[in-house]
Amino acid sequence: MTQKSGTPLNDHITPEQLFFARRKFIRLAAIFGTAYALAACEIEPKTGLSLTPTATPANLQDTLTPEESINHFNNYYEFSFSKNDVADLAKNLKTSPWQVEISGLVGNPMTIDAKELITRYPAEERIYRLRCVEGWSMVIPWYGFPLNRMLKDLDIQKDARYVRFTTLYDPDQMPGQKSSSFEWPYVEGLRLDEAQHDLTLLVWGVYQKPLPPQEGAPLRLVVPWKYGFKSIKSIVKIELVAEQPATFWSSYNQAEYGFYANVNPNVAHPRWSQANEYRVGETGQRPTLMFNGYENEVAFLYEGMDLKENF
Ligand SMILES: Nc1nc2c(c(=O)[nH]1)N[C@H]1C(S)=C(S)[C@@H](COP(=O)(O)O)O[C@H]1N2
Ligand SMILES: [Mo]
Repeated sequence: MTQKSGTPLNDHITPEQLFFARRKFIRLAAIFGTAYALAACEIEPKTGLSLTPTATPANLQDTLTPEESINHFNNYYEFSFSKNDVADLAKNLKTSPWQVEISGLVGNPMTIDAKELITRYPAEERIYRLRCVEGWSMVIPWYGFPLNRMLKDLDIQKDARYVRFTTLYDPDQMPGQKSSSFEWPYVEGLRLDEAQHDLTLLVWGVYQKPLPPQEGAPLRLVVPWKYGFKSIKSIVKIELVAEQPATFWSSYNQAEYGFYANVNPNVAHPRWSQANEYRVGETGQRPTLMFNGYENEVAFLYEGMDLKENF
């Protein structure tokens, strides 16, 4: 893991945009080549957003985590339990063709290649914090589109209340799946209103390039106010379901990893505090922010809920 410090975000973006959707107009064709020219339209900046950036303590400057750190410090148990080995072990993952099944309680189920799916929705760059339940964090420039754009096209049936996501199951390519300590494939879930929140992204790029395999190519979820394990990689299935789905880490240890997994400095993991975090590339610790700093945007989703019970 590299220790060199990142570039101050302030040098790149204006303060009022800090920590929230940096909506940059990008040309997919410039990233992927001519196959993506169809999607190379510029998107209008969104006005009248109901979301406002969360204020952050002035003394805590967020800086972009260096690309090498993002790409060489990975949790991806399908390949390795050791963060530094994932990039090398995942490098030959075949990410094209890649079928994604979108099914369940929808009027318009489909199976679609990931490349085709991502050309359907305008790309945005979003700089988000990622806070792992283990106590480390990064600041990552993702490329993708809000999941809610895709959900709108599915004709969701009214008894659908959750979205369930599944990672590829292929033990020949993913040797970690030969371990019987876990129930494979990796699965995750969100409540439908969480999935529809504008911060919830389907991501296909990082640092202005397509996702490398270790980052969850060709398509992953990113839910920035939740612990990193909710941000499931290399998705092959997205299902609308009625009941709260089982999730990989809750199935492994229900007492330690809940369904909600909202970043919360006030609720300790049974074996360690969540009050502080190590920002990759920095020395020392910094305080962890409620909902990872996205409290103003997402707290309404959990009004009236006991966040200790629903951890
Ligand atoms: N399929 C799959 N998705 C996964 C994981 C995994 O092991 N398998 N690890 C999760 C965890 S614990 C974290 S912190 C993030 C790490 O994402 P990164 O490697 O892009 O930083 O991915 C999440 N998504
Ligand atoms: Mo994590």
